[in-house]
Amino acid sequence: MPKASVLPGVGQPMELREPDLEGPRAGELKIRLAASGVCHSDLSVQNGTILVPTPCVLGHEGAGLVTEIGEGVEGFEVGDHVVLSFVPECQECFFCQRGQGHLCEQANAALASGGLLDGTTRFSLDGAPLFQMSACGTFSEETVVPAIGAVKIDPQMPLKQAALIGCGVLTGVGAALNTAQIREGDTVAVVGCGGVGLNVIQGAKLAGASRIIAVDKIDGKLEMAQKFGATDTVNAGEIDPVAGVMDLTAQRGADVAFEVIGIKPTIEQVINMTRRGGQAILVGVPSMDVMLEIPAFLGLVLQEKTIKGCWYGSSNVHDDIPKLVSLYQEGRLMLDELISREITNAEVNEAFEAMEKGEVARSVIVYD
Ligand code: PAD
Ligand code: ZN
Repeated sequence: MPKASVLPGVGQPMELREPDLEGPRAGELKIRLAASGVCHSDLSVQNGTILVPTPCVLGHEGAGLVTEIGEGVEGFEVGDHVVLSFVPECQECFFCQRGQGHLCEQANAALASGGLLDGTTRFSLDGAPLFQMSACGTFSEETVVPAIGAVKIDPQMPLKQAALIGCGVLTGVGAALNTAQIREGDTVAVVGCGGVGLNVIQGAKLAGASRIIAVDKIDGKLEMAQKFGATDTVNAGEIDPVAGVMDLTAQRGADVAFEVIGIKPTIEQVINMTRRGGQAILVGVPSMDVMLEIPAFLGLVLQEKTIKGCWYGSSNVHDDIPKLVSLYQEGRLMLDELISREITNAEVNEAFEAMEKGEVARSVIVYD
């Protein structure tokens, strides 16, 4: 029985439990986790911003080893090192066939159900189903996942760093490279410099952006942003961030602006700091009741702005995860610097608190 950090219900603290874990069914893999990042989306499930059935094993940013292989699974061996994808990508459906694996039809059902591809979970607690976030559940020493949600990586890659690729890095770097397709020389603004935003910044740098304006309300985050490639900073606690970005761009606005927090005021700021003809990319996950109202002519038609959602960095996990591993190994992707704290999965409540206070880029659970 693995030790797992369980969310008993919305608004409740996480509890360390020892649930039962069934073996992998057909098409599934059992994984022994080596590490899991703690992402704001986990906190958003706990506080009810993101709706997932409870009780639930949270965690969706993990890496580990394959320990058991379900019937019919090809291409994996016991001992393989994998990064888990919170969007299992089947490579066969309408979206996967069109290079949009992040919108995979099979994944949607799993995300909403709190289970695996057939909607059922492999965890149980006192005989009752215990759900697993995003077909993952990486706040547990062990889990069972769909094989299409595991991506084999080079065994030389350290698993602690690899875990971060599973959500924050893939989403952030992917937002810059895939969703926005930043062009060389672009001026980019990034609002929210946490675990995901810092990766948008390093993605923008990789894409060749000439100016990267980091916006956050915490000085420590802005300092970190500079290490990841920001050329300018705006403290949103001190000045109006839209005016700040306008002043830095000859009052034109950014070619591409990213919202990486998930709240209405900053989404509106990002749309307003995007130049005519530019792109506003919405990465942060807002609560379901957030609605946007935009003047259709003056705000969109005349401005010719693109407002684009970003799901999982528009990534094809089967190609992009190994690419990010290579970038790290070549010294072109910063992962070590994202790990602010190493914790156990008994300390997720403290990690949530540290995240809310803006003390960390990422807390990372390291398993024995
Ligand atoms: P985080 O808590 O590490 O970072 C958020 C940052 O925003 C912090 O640095 C805060 O200081 C800063 N911030 C908060 N409020 C303001 C404000 N009003 N003005 C300026 N800065 C502010 O979170 P994270 O980076 O882990 O996640 C960010 C969002 O991205 C969150 O909504 C998460 O759910 C979402 C996400 N989306 C996807 C996707 O596929 N779209 C994937 C992963 C995470
Ligand atoms: Zn995440």
